[in-house]
Amino acid sequence: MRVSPCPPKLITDMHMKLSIVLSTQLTQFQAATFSGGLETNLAQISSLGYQGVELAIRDPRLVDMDILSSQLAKYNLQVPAIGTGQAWGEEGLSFTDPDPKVRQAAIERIQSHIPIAHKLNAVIIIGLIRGIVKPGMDHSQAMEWLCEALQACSLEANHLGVRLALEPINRYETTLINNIDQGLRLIEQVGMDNFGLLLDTFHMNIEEPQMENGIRRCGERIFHFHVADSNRWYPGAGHLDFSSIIKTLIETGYKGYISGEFLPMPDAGTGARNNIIYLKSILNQLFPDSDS
Ligand code: LER
Ligand code: MN
Repeated sequence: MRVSPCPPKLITDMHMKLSIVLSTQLTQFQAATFSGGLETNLAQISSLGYQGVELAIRDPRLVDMDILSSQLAKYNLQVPAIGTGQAWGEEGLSFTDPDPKVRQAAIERIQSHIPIAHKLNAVIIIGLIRGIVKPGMDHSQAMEWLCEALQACSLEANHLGVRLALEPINRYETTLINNIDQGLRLIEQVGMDNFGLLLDTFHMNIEEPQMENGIRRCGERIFHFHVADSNRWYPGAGHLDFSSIIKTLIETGYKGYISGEFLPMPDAGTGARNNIIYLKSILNQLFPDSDS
């Protein structure tokens, strides 16, 4: 660890709130720090001092909103964002599948998240449901389908004031939108104010020539932020400079959550505890006069 740990304290006037990913179902996605066991996990996340929980939901029909809302209230947790990638990982839904029925089902799935996102005041994440372009497929055709799908979803979401955030994802997971420059060009093509980016330090470390420059270029289009260290363990377990990354993020005016999305290593609880201790110590060092 680069910064020595100190006991967690509440972050208030820095507006920098911490959340962590919880998949509402068991999942094949390895970097969902917590998964399954909804109430037990919400209780643990809350007791560790998190103010938010980012929910990974494959299909909103599988979630009982009444139960979820009452448990979120019981553990005093906000939901800054909803992850949707399992619809690709576990069902193969994709905005860029050659089969029009699959593309339409992917659009409808994202649209079905809008009422929940509205109720929870959460951003809808567009991760791997954008799809990948396999060798031999036409990349520009895929980009056209991607843009059309994002316009359809952003338009529908806009009626309820819901925002969508596409995540640039590293080249080993997809061939569509790997970095911030590609993401910013896509934002221009989509042309909707409620469409922005989710930046993830794990992917940026692979794809950005200089992470802080990328964060600055993205500026007010950063709608959500994932943290994991270089090895995709909790921040502090690898070699990323989180002090500089978080300082740069705050300088853009970002007021959202810093959301932990890392491998449950050595186990979810230990990773989540180390993450919050480490990030709060960084915030305390960056802003010693704040109430953080
Ligand atoms: C999801 O937020 C993510 O970062 C991707 O690695 C999903 O595969
Ligand atoms: Mn991510």
